[in-house]
Amino acid sequence: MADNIASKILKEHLVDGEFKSNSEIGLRIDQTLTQDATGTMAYLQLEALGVKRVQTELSVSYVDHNTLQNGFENADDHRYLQTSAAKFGAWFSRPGNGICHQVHLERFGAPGKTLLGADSHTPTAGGLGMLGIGAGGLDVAVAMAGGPFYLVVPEVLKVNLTGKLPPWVGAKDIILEVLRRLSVKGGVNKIVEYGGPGIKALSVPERATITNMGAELGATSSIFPSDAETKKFLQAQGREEAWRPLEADAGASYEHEITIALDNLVPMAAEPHSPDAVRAITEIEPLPVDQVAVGSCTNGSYQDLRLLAELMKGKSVHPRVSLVVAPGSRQVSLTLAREGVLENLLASGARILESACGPCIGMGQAPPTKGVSVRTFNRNFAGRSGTADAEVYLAGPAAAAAAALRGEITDPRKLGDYPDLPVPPPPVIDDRMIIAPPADGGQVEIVRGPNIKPLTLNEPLPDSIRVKVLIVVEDNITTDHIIPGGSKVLPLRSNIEALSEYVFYSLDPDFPARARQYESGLIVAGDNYGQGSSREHAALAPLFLGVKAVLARSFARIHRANLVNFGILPLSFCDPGDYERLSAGDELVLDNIREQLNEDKVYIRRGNDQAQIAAAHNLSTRQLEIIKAGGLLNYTHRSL
Ligand code: MIC
Ligand code: SF4
Repeated sequence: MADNIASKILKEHLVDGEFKSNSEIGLRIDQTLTQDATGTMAYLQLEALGVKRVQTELSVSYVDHNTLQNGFENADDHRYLQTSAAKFGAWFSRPGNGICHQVHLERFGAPGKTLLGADSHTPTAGGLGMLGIGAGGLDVAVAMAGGPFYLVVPEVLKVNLTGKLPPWVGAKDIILEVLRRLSVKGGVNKIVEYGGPGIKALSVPERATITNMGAELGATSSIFPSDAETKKFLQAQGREEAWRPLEADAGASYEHEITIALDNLVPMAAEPHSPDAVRAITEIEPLPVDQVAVGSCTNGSYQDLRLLAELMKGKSVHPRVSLVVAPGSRQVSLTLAREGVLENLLASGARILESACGPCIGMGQAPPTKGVSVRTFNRNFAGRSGTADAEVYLAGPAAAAAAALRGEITDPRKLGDYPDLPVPPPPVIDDRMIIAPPADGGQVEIVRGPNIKPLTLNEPLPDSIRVKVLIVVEDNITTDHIIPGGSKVLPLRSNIEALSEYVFYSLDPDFPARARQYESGLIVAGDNYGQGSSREHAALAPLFLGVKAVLARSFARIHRANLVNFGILPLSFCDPGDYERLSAGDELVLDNIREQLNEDKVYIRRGNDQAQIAAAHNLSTRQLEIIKAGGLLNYTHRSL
């Protein structure tokens, strides 16, 4: 049978279930990554699983999110993670070494392998022909312990690229075009596979920009073939042995297909506050800009910053604008420095930050009140920048440079001729900030500061549940809405009690108090509930406040899996119109729920008027057992 790339990798890694549509399968995971904001919880869970050493081919623990350290919490987490990595046999990428996805692409990624990461942008590795999937920390802990990763066989959507990109149009514009066409829920339960004659000219970092933002489509993963470009990239990284060719068989079929003629693309940007609100920059300009931020796991490569530096060379940042640059990795920073390119950026007035997530997750560099910020990042959700009323536009590095120079959103084609850039030089390879695990971690003491709190566990599902509707929220609610990022809240990731004070902070600051008062609650939501990040804290913190179920029109993949992992029932309206009938404060009863779950549909009774609402659970047999046990940790212990 002619296979596409995604199916080839899935089939090679199949360890449980049958490979057919709608079937739940278990995959062998070759590599895992965690970062500090999700990693503390993942390593606490790994400890709770009672495992002595990671069972994967390779696991890496990165520190890249919580690097502001404006209190003891971040540094406590770093120490905990470094000692845990040593104890359990994982590699440790020290703070300052770079953003997990960029570093993983450079130093560890390998075509044809599977990578499970406790971060939604793990599919960045698809730029190398690797199947990267984002998941909650607990799923990653189970994979580190050698367990399979379960998912429903995704459909595969082919994006056929034809022609050649015009000058001033880049990889970011390709993925913005995909988002414009498919929307932030267009990729749910799909793997996006890129092919066609247009991919040949795209370098691995450009491909990685595209696969990275597949997360914004809600896609399970995104992937490119592994070809001569991939080999060239791995050779430059001194890792040619990791290369293997990988392409779709001739005549491979796809459930969906779209074609993008690259010649027709123009510079684009996503307008506030959604990555799919995409328009041509000519339709947005001129708009005064206060801040330009370049970097992140989307556009933090050497090529991205080299282009910015070339455009800023000999010029100054516009007086209205603050230009901040966070290179994606220490390798990128070192190469920029060696090539003398960093000097152009510094001389232009750019503010150079360490290689980390930084402004992308509101860790510093918040824009001014009502400020307009042009960012080469991947998410522009309201408030994510750290300023509630800031207006964030997402664009590529050329558009960022144009905004920084002109002080307003400007089509970069107005900057004149596209610069003739030299072929990228070999990168600086220096892995001294990556610590290999000792051969035997048995003697290593894990260091826990006061910010590392014990795990929250759920109870087995009771026979009946009586809850109050705590909140009714609209479509496309992000995990940033459920539990925000930023310098105030991110340091609390290993302290669920403290973190729970911020649930729905931007939508309804009284939510935690009300939830505590009701003790047992349910969230009503629209479509694509929980889109965005992989943070399982968006399930754990509501659980801590007594949330027992979420009743939505539909869910984002990772968040739904996280709800199941912590024993929170994810229910979908059978009749989407029922959403309108529910209000905050309604009392709902799920009678005999353990038994009801044996059928596809469950019935919810409203206490006030005995009205009935039908809901589907769409849980696999395995997930049903997890829900009944009160979550994956309880379930795994039981099955051990
Ligand atoms: C994000 O970009 O939102 C994050 C912060 O990287 C998250 C992970 C987290 O919340 O820790 C993600 O994308 O999964
Ligand atoms: Fe970090 Fe931003 Fe990438 Fe998330 S999206 S991993 S916060 S750089």
